[in-house]
Amino acid sequence: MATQTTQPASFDVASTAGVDLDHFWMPFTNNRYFKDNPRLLVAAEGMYYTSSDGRRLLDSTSGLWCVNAGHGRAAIGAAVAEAVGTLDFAPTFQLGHPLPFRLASELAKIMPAGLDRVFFTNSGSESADTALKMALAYHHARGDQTRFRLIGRQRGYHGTNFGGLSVGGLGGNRRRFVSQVWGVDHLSHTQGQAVRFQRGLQPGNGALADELEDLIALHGAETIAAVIVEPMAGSAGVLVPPQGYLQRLREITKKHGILLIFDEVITGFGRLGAATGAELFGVTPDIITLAKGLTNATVPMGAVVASREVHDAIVEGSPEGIEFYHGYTYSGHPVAAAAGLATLQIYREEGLFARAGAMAAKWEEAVHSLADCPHVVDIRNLGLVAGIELAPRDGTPGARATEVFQKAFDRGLLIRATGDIIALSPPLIISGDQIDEIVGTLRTLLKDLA
Ligand code: PXG
Ligand code: PLP
Repeated sequence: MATQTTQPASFDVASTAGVDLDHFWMPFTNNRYFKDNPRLLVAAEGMYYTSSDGRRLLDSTSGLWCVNAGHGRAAIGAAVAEAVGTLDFAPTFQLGHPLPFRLASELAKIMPAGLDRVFFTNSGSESADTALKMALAYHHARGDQTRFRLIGRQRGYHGTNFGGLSVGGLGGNRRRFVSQVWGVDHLSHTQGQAVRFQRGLQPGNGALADELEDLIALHGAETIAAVIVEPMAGSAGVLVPPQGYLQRLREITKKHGILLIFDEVITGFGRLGAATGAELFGVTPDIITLAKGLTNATVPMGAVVASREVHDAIVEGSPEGIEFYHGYTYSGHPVAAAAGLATLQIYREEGLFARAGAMAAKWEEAVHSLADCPHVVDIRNLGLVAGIELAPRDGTPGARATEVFQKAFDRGLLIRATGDIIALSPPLIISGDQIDEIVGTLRTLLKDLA
């Protein structure tokens, strides 16, 4: 039996007194290592975290690609407090409340024209699975019931639920889980071997996307429901597509009646200097998935935005009754929706998407200045994102970037290491001096790295 403890009056967020590390099984973490070498963050404001040992850390990763407007935004906190105090929870199954309707309308305003029907989830993983099910339901409602195949891409990341895992293309995430969605296939990833230190988009003419024609020839278009890709692959270590690639995917999917899903969980909300990757690239998919920056990560929330056509086919094309047998207890949660409304207002009032676009040239210049540092084998960038790829140490892949992560932390810089790639994605409020600080710290660390 658990020992009886007295609940503190406040949860003392910033104190580590009495914290026992045993019980929390941490996600995507080397638990054994962490629990021997814990690093705890206890507060955050603006561009900075504070660690439990009092260190100030410049956040060059927006938490996990999600705190796009910077930390501790008072307006979001106030909206959350108002929602908690007024309507802590209300069901959205067969009932409603105003907030998710309002948030859906606001969201529709910044999505590409024609995408204006919004389904709410609680995370990017749920958004990916929801989008895939929507694609299947769309074809089913139109009587196209042989279209069951889902096409993803190697090195793609669409979260960790079974649908997203199946279309995802990161081997480490998949291999231990044998039972996956059946009939899935994958396009090649977009990182050309010969392309190094490319600024922005890779050169190209879209021909890489013609591979989809090969998969169509193999499986038959009449069996394929949807293609899902990230406009720019984030988790795999920042893979920037070649010019013309997404346009070509759009042409081929349209020609064959296949839905195109853009997973914009990372690329949404200004990360690339526009509201969406779709807007940046001028390519409109049928469905967009969102999460992370939707609430500035203050409260978990995701969304799937469907075209009017996808929505109407399902909603008008289904028999009387529930049209889409799908949803989550917390779809459109009032507290999350309040956070989302306040967040969109900040993005709009501060012009943060345009700000990110305006800072992108300085960012590109700064990160590419690391090209001559030891161990650096490639640097890629788009919007306010960069991937700095290091040569792996013999026999211990990932060790070099992990060491940079640890040493950066000790020097007051939070970065993200994925394999041997350092991924940077700072809040969109970052200043020029802070960009210089990130790059300066990395340069110092790389110079002395074994
Ligand atoms: N799709 C994409 C494109 C993502 O990047 C998800 C779906 C899943 O979202 P949730 O909210 O279920 O985690 C993601 C998430 C990293 C990193 O360091 C990336 C993500 C999450 C955590 C870490 O690359 N992406
Ligand atoms: N498992 C059980 C036993 C449930 O009753 C429910 C929801 O009612 C779920 C899972 C799904 O939870 P959620 O709606 O939060 O995704």
